Parts: sequence; structure tokens; C-alpha cells
Amino acid sequence: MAVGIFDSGLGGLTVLDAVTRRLPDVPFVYLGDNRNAPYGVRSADDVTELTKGGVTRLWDEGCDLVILACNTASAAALRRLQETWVPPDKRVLGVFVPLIEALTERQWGDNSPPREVSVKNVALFATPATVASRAFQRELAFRAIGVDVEAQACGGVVDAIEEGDLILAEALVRSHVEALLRKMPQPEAAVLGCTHYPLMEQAFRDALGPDVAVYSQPQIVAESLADYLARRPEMRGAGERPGFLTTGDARRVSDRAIQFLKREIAFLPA
Ligand code: DGN
Repeated sequence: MAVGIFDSGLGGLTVLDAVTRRLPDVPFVYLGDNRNAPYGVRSADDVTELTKGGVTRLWDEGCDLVILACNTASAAALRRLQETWVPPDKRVLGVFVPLIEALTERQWGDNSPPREVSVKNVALFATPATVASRAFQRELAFRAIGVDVEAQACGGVVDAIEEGDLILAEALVRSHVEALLRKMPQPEAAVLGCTHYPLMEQAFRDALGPDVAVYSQPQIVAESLADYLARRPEMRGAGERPGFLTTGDARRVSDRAIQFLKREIAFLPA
């Protein structure tokens, strides 16, 4: 048994990297749906069906706990799957709740009443699909957390990173941040709500300036997962090495993975 990490492609490796550093004894299986990436431009129904396929594949690998590293999948599919599809002996968790808990200093599964939130104006940067879903705002409202969110759909950034054009990615980040700041001149916090944006974290920080607290998902998800597994040790898994699966061309995906993980890994066909 291992913990599964699902993503639309390679971006979720930023999350895998952080969780394997934080939890070196926990075995992980990573599945990238590279054949169907990117998810950011697909319909919610489409993303939900693809996510079901990926999660089922990870369950077949013995991963009773699956983390949706992909924000687009978390936004479009997670709540629907949790409510109607995930059987009681399995868990599927996403990446929004840890972010919200980090913003409000609460923990996964903590049902205490909301505390006073120290930030009031939050900027959300994400793919067009994630922004259109309003899932982040829905999860905040569900927890009765009164925060003003201004969202910016960062078209083009994922594609530029995937193509290795970091100059273009940085220019796009700057222009998306400027667009956001025109709508919300003084955010106290900025949430990077896409697997790829940790690679552009410095560009976001530079464009936002020193007064904005930047919430980047990988470390936040790793801390939340460590806390969750401390409370649910039966979900940890044991004894297997991390594995990398892809629905795409395994050799090509392995070649591109180094950009995200900074070390060589070999993907196997899912
Ligand atoms: N993994 C996606 C996300 O976090 O939203 C980004 C890549 C994509 O499928 N658009």
C-alpha cells in the first residue's frame, strides 16, 4: 500500500517533491494523466470523468488514500466525487482545503468554529478552469470564513512553463499580477492555486512586492498530509518505493520531468 498522488500531468511533481521531503518514509505512487493534459481548458464533466479514471488506477495500485495535486481536478471534481463516488474505505483529498486551513491556521479535519482570520483580502492565481469553478470561494463560504477573494485566471502560464519558455512565463506572471492589482490594490495574501506556479514563485513574489504573503501549495499540502497521516496512520502505507506512472508517452514524460523535480526519474506506462 502507498499514498497516491494524481495530477493532470507533470505539475503535481512540485507537490510530490514537497511531500516526499516532509514524509521520507511514506511510499508514494504518482500518476500523471499526460495523455489528457492540460485539464485547465476542459469542461468540469470531462475533468471529473478523467479524475475518476486516474483515482481508480491508483486504487488498483493499493493507494487507499489519493491526493489530487491538480487544482483544476480538485476544483471541478473533488467535492462531487467525495459526496457520491468514493467508497467508505478509501479517501480522496484535494489541495484547496489545506490552503484554506493555512490561511485560517486550522488543520485538516479540525471541526472547531472558525477563528478570527488575520487576512481579509486574498488574491487567487489559477488556471481559467479553476477560476471559473469558484471552488476556492465555495470552500471558504462552506466554512463560513469571511474573506474577500479576487481571482485572476492566468492564461498562458502553464503552457509557457510546459514549453520551457520561462522568460514568457515570467512576463505573463507580471501582467496577470498587474491585472489583479488593478482589481484589488492591496491584497494581504496571494494564493498560488496551480501545480505549475511554484516554479514561478519568485516571479509572483517580485511582482506582488514584499507586503503580500504568498501561499504556495507544495509545502502547505505536505504539512497537512503529515498531520493527517499522524491521525490516520493506517493510511500511510509501507514497504514500497515511490513509483511514477503516466497515461502518456513514458519516455517523453520522463525526459520532461527533470524540469519539475530537478532529478532524473523514470515513468512507467499506466
Ligand atoms: N495541474 C493543473 C492545475 O493545478 O490546475 C495545471 C495544469 C493543467 O492541467 N492545466
